[in-house]
Amino acid sequence: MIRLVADSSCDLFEMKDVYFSTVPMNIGTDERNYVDDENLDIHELLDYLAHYKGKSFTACPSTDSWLQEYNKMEEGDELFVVTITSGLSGTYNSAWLGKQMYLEKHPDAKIHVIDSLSTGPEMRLILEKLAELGKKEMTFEEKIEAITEYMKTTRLFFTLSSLHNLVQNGRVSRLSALAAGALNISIVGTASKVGTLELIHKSRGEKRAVADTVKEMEIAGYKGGKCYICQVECRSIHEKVAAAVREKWPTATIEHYPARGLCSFYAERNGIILGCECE
Ligand code: X90
Repeated sequence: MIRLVADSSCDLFEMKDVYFSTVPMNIGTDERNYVDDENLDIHELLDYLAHYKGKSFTACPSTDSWLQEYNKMEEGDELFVVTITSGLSGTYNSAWLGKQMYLEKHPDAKIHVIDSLSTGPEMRLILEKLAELGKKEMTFEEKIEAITEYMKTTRLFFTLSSLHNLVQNGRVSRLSALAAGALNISIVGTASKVGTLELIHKSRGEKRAVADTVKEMEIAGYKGGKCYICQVECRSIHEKVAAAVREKWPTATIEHYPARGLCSFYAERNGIILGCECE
């Protein structure tokens, strides 16, 4: 049986017709800790952070929390683990370390840990492809090869109104973030080849931000495949991007849905993260 496990930055709780589970990230301040699981109230978290004066931060899942998932494996299972980019988080490392520990006791276990070099909706694309591969007559190695090839075709873009938490946590330099946070400016960017943030546009006004986002998708070679938009309490930008994609590529598979805790923390209110299949 194929088993899929990801950290909570994939923004999913469940998947159809496949074993799937997520391991929570943590979000906190000096006075509170939030676990990014199904009990997390995102709205309350965002309100709390908006009023909290001190520093807030996140932490990756412990090796132990990965091991708890690995320990559920049974004879003949193939486990694929998908993590947020190692360029911004220790998550891949802790998942990988868990694998080494598990293999000490179960040397023949089939576990493949994937560094998405991305997050959110691009992780979802990878997970859905893995679920598809799980239904095929393929060896474990062939599946690894196929998912590695697929990942060359997926991309991640983001359109954010604030980079405050990213800067505060050293995930993007203060200098490159200058002007972000200014009234009515959105930052359009992408996940770089090494899994870090690459800022592309400072777009003035929502209309411009939508156009710049769609333009970047086109440059990336998007032709109407899957387009997943994960959003953080957005007023309308997620719907406007979806409509613009629909208009340009009428047969596109488009979905938008709320982010879980980790992506909500970093993308912040009115932020979107978009994953798409390119050619
Ligand atoms: O280990 C941890 O504490 C988690 C750290 C995560 C850091 C950044 C998450 C960014 C999420 C922002 C837009 C998408 C950027 C993707 C770049 C690869 C959302």
